[in-house]
Amino acid sequence: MHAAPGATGEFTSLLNHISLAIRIINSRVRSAGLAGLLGYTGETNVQGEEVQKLDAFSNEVLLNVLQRSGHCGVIASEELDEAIIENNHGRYVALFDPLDGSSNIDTNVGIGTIFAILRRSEPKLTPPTLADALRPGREIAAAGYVLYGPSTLFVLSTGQGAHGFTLDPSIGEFFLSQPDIRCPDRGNCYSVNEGNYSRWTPEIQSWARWVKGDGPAIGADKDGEAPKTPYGARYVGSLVADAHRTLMKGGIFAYPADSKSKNGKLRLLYEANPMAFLFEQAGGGATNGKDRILDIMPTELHQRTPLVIGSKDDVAAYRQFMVGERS
Ligand code: P6P
Repeated sequence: MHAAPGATGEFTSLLNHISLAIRIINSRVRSAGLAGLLGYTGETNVQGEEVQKLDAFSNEVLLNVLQRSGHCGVIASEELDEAIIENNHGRYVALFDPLDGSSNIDTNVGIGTIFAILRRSEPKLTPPTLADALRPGREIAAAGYVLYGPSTLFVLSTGQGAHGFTLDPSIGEFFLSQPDIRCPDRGNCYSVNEGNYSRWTPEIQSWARWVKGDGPAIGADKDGEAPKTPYGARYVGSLVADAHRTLMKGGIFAYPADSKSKNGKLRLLYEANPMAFLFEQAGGGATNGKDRILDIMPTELHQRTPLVIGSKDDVAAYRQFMVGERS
């Protein structure tokens, strides 16, 4: 805040409120197995998914903390059918998936919180509307995810690079542990649910064979470098866990469209856009297969998109298959 002359401190205050919500969620996630919070509430959310108790709790925490902050004119969550349009002149829009990967809770697999913050234009002159949220990801002011893994790691960008903060549970505070995260230009891992192979387009199937080193010989890469030996396969099935490994180690994560999920499974506003923003801030790439994720113009709050994120060379190679430059 001190680096931004004329700053009001509202942005910093909003991020501090998010940090508070995350620490409350973290404490409950860590004790969920003991506190009887595992298992289903029995309700289903707008995605048609069973809502687990931790989902509901995490959503409530983020909602309450953000509403009390007074900084948000619009608040939208994967767990809410409709966006909350506040009767205020809040400068910001908060979009979040409160607990992504929740189907993995019962098996103790890493889960996460994902969010994006947008600035409203003319907040003092105009009332908040849904249109404030339906903005392309390139307008994001801040984005982050929290991985509740062996440690609780908060990866955040406010447009000045991507930085990792690790929670010290003994004092309940985050400390900068990974400044200036850089996604390697190329990796050696691919991360995709190959159980969907039969539903993919021929182009995606060709890419999948190439990345595994089988299928027709492709020859050297356009820049003369032959594809590396087959990539290793890593797939957790929890976006934050798969994305974080890819961000740190390089390689590629893909959730393509298929014959069952015609627009892919992941949500544009509060999953794909924050991840795309963070990967680009770390020197990586993010596409839906053809277009830059951050340039997609949203039309609906919960719209889905194919998502391919990772090392810029690996994402570029994937795109070459999609646009017919490779086969
Ligand atoms: P699939 C978890 O349910 C999630 O929303 C993401 O966290 C994850 O990347 C994806 O779905 C996994 O989906 O179809 O491979 O199980």
